[in-house]
Amino acid sequence: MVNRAFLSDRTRQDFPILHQSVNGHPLVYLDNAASTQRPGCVIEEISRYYREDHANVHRGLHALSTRATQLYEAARTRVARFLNAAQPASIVFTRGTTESINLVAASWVTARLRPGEVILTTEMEHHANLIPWQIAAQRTGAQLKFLPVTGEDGAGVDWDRLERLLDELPVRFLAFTHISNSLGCVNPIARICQAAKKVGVITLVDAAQSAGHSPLDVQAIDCDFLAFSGHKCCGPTGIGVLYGKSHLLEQMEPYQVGGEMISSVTYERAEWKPAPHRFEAGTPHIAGAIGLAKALDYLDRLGRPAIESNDHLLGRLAYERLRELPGIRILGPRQDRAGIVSFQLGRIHAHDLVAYADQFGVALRGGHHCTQPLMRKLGLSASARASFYFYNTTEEIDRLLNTLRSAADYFGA
Ligand code: C6P
Repeated sequence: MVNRAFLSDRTRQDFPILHQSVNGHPLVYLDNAASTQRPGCVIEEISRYYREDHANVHRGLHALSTRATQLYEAARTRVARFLNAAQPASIVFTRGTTESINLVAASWVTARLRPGEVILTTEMEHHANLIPWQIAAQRTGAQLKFLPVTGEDGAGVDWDRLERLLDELPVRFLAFTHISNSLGCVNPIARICQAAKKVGVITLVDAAQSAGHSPLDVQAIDCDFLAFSGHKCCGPTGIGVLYGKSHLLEQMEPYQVGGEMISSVTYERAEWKPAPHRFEAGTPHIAGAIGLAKALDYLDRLGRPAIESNDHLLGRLAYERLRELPGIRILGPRQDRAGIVSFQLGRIHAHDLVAYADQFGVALRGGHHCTQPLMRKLGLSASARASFYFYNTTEEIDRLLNTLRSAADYFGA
C-alpha cells in the first residue's frame, strides 16, 4: 500500500510525542478516540501564553488582564467560526463534552420536562450522553426511551424508525452521538435534526468523536445543542464546548453559580449576565481555550474534509485487514465507518490483548469504552479498540496486524 495519499506524510513531524520508543519499539499510537495528541504549535502557544500574557480574564483593568481577556474571547470567536455558529455568544466554554451535556441536562431538560414526556436517545451512547438523561428522567418523571442498535455486531441505529417514533411518542428532547466511540458508525445528524425540528423536538448532538474529524456546520445541521471536547481534536484537556442556539441559552438558568457570571448581587439575591457568561462561573481554563483555538487553526489548515476522508480510509483499511485474522469479531458496520475499529480476538480478554500490544509499543484501548449497556447488549464485557487520526500510517496498521497475530499465537486464541 502506497502511503502518499495519506495526511501522515505532511503531519507526523508536527507531533513531537509520536517520535519515541515504548518498551523498545517505535510508538504506534492508536488510542485517538480516547484522546488525540497535540501538534507543537498548540504546545508552543500554551507556553507562550503563560510566558507573556497570563492574568485572570474579565476582571482586571491592567494590560495583562486585558490581553488575556482578548485572547480568551478571540478563542470563543474562533470556535464559533469552526462550527459556523451564527454568533460567538452561542459558544460556552466547559471542561469537556461531559460537562456540556450535564449543563443542558440540568439547565434545560430538568427545568422543562414534565412527567410522561420523553427523552429519546440511542442504545450506542457513551455514558456521558446517557446518565445525565437517566437522572433528568428520574427528577422530572419523564421517560427515557432508546432507538435500538441493530445487527448482532452493532451495525448502527435504523434511523428510518425515527419519524414514526417522533409521531407516536410525546418526545421533547433527542440526544444522540454523531460518531459512536465503540461502533465507529456515523449517524446522519442533519437528517435526524431536521426530522426532530419538524415536530418541535429539541436536539443535542454529542460531537466528541467528530468535531476534530469531520466538517461541522451547526446552522446547516440545525441542531439546538452540540458538545465536544478539546482534547479529542488536538487541543488541551480540561476545555470543551457547548454550542447552543442563543434563544435557548438565554432562557436557561445557570448550571453553576459564583464569580463573574453575575450582573449584580445583594446579600439576598443575584442576577445573571447574559449567555454565554452566565454559564462560566469562576476562573475559566483560559490557556485551554487559547490552546484549543490554535488546534482548530491547525485542523482547518489541513482541512476537515481531508481529515474525514483520511480517517475513513484508515478505518476501512484496518477493518478489512483485521478480517484476515481467524476468530476475530469486529463491531460496527462494514461500510460508512469512521476511523474507530473495536473488536474481540478469539477468547483473549481485551485487557490482556491491550497489555500484550503495549509490550510492542502499540497503544490500544480495551474495556467497555464507557458504553457498558451497549457492550452488554452485544454480549461482551469488553472489546479492544484501535482508533486512528490523520497522523497514523498504513505501516502502523501493519504493525497492529503483526502484533495481533503474535498475540493470537501467544494466548493460543
Ligand atoms: N470517549 C473514549 O475512549 P470527555 O471525557 O468529556 O472528553 O468525553 C466524553 C465522551 C462523550 N461522548 C463520546 C461519544 C465519547 O467518545 C466521549 C469520550 C473516550 O471513547 C473516553 S471514555
